[in-house]
This record gives sequence, structure tokens and C-alpha cells, in this order.
Amino acid sequence: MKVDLIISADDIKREKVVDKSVVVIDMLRATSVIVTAINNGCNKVIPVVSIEEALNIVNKAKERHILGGERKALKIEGFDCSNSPLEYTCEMVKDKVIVITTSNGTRAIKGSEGARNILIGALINAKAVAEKLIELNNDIVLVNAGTYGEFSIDDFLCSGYIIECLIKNLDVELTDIAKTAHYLYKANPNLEFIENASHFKRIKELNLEEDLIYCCKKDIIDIVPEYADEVIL
Ligand code: 3SL
Ligand code: MG
Repeated sequence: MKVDLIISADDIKREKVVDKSVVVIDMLRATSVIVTAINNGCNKVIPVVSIEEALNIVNKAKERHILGGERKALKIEGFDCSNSPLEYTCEMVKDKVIVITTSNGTRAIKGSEGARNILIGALINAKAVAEKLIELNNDIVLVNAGTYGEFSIDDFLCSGYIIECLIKNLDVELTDIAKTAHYLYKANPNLEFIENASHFKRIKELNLEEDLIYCCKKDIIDIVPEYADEVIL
């Protein structure tokens, strides 16, 4: 099994993901939100790229949907939730449909269409993601959402941890970039290097430390959401 890595939503090429098992990783914070919402009992999550698409879906829907997401890390005007995973509690999401648009994460999910499987990964469900990948038994691409088209340390470290979980159980062939993600994780098993990530600093400046603490917890959730046919279940 081969493991490759793409560094940002802007770097996804169809030929790199087609027929592969893709894991989309935006640990700060979109994929942490999605994993949390599904774990807390929401029916499904519909990821979209633009605010207009999100509003169209919600306006046409018969039952009430929850609108979530961010722009520049802040809640979008008129939306129900921001992009803080801590807002997606059972009380808020149980049996609901969430329509979400974020700057990088939902773009990375949509950009991965064409892959055989599109799993939603974060540190909070990393080990479960690795187990699912082993079960699927396809070549793997870890799609890092990155930050506004740029490489992002947070998603890269999270990828390194998923690789660590994989190689404990399986012989894998890593590309150079996948080896580098794993090397960085091995040098930072407590994730201390993540504090250098520009997006980590941005979230900290917004006084969202609780989000950072939550998103940096490993393996607190053992479900793996999957995107197919425009929805995440
Ligand atoms: O990039 C994204 O999709 C968001 O997760 C970014 S933020 O952490 O909510 O600012
Ligand atoms: Mg991010």
C-alpha cells in the first residue's frame, strides 16, 4: 500500500486522488467539527464551498437545517454555528442536517471528488481513520486542507500521526513528503511544534484556546465520517 500526501486544497490534482482512499484533514478546525458533529448524532453534513450555496440549500429544505462554518475563522453573519467544534453538541446537532462552508476544509473535501473513498480525518479520530484505511486496502492520499492554499503545520503533523498509526499495523510505502510528515510527528509526539503553525496562532489570538485543546486531543472519537454523493455520513 502506498501513502502520499497533498499539502493544500489548492494542490489537489484529480489524477493524484482518483481511485485512492483519500483522507481529508483540516484539524484546525473543519474536519474536527465534522467528526464531532457526526459523533454527536447529526444526520448528515453537507459540505459546500460558498456561502451562497449553503443558503440555497437551507432555503429550499423542508426541515430545518443548521448552518455552520467560518470566514477568516469567524462565524458567518446569519449562521447558527461558527467553526468551533465545541458548538456542535448533541443538543445542537442530534438528528439535524448541517450545511457547512469553510475557507479550506470544505474546499479540500469537494476537491477530492473522484477518489474511491473520501474519509474525514483529524487528530480526534486518527487511529480509527488508520484502521478504516487498512480495511479499505487501497493506496492512500492524505489531503491536507492547508491554510488559504499554503502548507499548514497542523494538518501535516496530524498526517504524521495517522501514518504512525498505519505503520504500526502494516507495511506501507511512503512518498518522500509522507515520510517527512511521519518524521515531524516522531520528533513531536506531543505535538509541541504545532504552536508554530500560523493558523494555530490565529485561533489563539481569537481567544479560542479551548478549540485548540480539543482539536489537539488524539483518538477521543472512534467513528470515521465518509463523504460520498455530496454528503458526509
Ligand atoms: O480552513 C478551514 O476550513 C477552517 O477550518 C478554518 S478555521 O479554523 O475555522 O478558521
Ligand atoms: Mg485548517
